[in-house]
Amino acid sequence: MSRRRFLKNLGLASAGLAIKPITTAAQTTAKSLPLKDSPLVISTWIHGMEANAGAWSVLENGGAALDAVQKGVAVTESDITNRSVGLAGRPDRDGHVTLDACIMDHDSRCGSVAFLEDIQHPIDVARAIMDKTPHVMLVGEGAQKWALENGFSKVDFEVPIPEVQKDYENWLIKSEYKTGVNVENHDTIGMLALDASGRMAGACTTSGMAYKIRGRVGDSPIIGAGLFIDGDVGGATATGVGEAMIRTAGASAVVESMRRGASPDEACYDIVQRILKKHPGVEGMQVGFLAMNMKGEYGGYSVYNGFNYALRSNDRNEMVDAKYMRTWG
Ligand code: SD4
Repeated sequence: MSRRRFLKNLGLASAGLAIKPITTAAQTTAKSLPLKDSPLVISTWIHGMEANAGAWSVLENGGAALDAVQKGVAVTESDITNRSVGLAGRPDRDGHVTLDACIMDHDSRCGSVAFLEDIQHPIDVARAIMDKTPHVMLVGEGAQKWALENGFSKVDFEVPIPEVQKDYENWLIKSEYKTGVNVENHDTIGMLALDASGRMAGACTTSGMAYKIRGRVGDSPIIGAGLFIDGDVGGATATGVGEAMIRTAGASAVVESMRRGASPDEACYDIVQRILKKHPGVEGMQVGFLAMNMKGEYGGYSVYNGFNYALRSNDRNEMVDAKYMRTWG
């Protein structure tokens, strides 16, 4: 760009003319709770109901959104019936369960851990990395070593748990890797919370895509892909095929759309549309986003039907169906 053009654009921007709000999503509507009704927490999928209850126990007592999301998603990490979060998740194709998680607050403080093995609560490790190190992200062996030196311990049960090991052995017979909409492949928990003091935080944790290549890391621990929070704007989190979120910096893109005036629903719709444009011909690739702005407006959008999220506020405790672009099956 020439210097003259740059200066011209700068002039327009400062006159408030260069940056136009995004208004592409005719079929979306913003839902909001009046801020007097905060705190508020939303999280992906049905297991979000229990996770929200964990978060709520912090929020209803005037606690911080950051503590709430950590406590909330840890509930799902402990759930041994959940096959895509925590150590009861499905393994990679070599038979190892590897966990990814991150956490972020309104001040852009964040922590992240990826490719972590044998530690029950990756979200607690992510929070500890944020609180105790000068870094944002630790991975694999180094992350485990640091965690063990900082108060965490390895679980004393066999991973994968026997039920998962059996499924894995069945899977090995054909060894087919599919990234379809099938729920058996993904159900990550992503959570966004606004506390009574108007602070926002988010957390995301997963065992990642079932039967992934050993060493693969998805979007969930990547700040800006699976989770992003900006205290001036709001936050977003994602679920589904993580490669698509990484390619588009998905959660960050949602927050940037909201910064330019889009509602949470519109912002999620925009990124889902962009992802579809960038992945032509990919049948069955499910991706879902949740977003919330600092006013307590929230929304969600997915490629295919079936994505829903749990909402908890002072007077609501329920599942909400996200809007979607395509119908599967
Ligand atoms: C991943 N995004 O590892 C995660 C999987 C997921 O719902 O979200 N499942 O790609």
